[in-house]
Amino acid sequence: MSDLKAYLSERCQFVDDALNRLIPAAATRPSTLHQAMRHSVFAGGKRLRPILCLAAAEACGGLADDAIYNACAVECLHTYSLIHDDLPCMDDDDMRRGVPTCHKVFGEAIALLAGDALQALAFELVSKTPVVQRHPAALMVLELARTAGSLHLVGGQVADLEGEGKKLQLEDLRFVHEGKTAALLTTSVKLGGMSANATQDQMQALHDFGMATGLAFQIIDDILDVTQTSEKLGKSAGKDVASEKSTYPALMGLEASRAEAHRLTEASHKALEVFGSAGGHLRQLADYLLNRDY
Ligand code: GRG
Repeated sequence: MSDLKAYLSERCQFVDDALNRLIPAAATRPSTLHQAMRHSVFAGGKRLRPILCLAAAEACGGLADDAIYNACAVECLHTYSLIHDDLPCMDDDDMRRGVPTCHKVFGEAIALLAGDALQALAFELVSKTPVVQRHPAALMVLELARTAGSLHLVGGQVADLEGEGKKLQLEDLRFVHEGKTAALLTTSVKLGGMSANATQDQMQALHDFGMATGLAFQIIDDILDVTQTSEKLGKSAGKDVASEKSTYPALMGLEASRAEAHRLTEASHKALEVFGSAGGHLRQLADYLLNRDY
């Protein structure tokens, strides 16, 4: 575990340094917009998606320096979705990553635009990944675009909003979780693999790993929402019950939800067999996500 802690902290710093270089400086005109983008990006997220991206590149024999653009891209896209999700017209949240949300500090219009600009920046960053033979830049952009769009991230958010106050079937809840959460985790590892010129078999393994880990991650997130405090989470706890959302704990209870997250993590380990010892960090990350307490 101490090995993993050191790995996470070193990777986090690597990602933060790159984000700092790749996002326009706060003083860049219009300064309010760049301050708002930086406020949310550097508020202290766990950097799970970029770290997964780098670990996937490593599993495929690639270099972190080649994967870093895609790693920063998924973090920018993720941060955009958090900024928009917190807006008054969506979840209406005051705190995120332990600090006031973007719209609380900069107002709704700037927060909306900071999210838009981070989304555009994500695509720009993907296009900067050094060329590899099996995965042209257009296919990397397509990977991110599909995940960001109406069939996954935005579609999952709509299904989530429309599900408030209703008891969803497990299958419908799975659709929400796959769209809102698992799709971007999967794309994070796939973009890592693509930057490392992964083979078709490796891409399939990363896909299976991402979907299983992503769903387990969201189930744990639902559990933490009812078992942890807002201070520990850095965002408002208990929101799912308050907004009458269907969640795994609400539909099947805490114990069965934990068992399902364990089952999915085992499936994610199985998907990694093709990588041998090179998949070690991905395996440790899946365990870390299962056992996290915030
Ligand atoms: C396009 C508006 C819009 C929304 C898309 C992703 C999403 C839908 C909304 C974000 C809010 C949310 C609760 C998403 C579920 C995924 C999730 C658990 C996000 C939190 O991820 P962490 O824990 O956050 O990795 P940090 O702050 O550590 O990066």
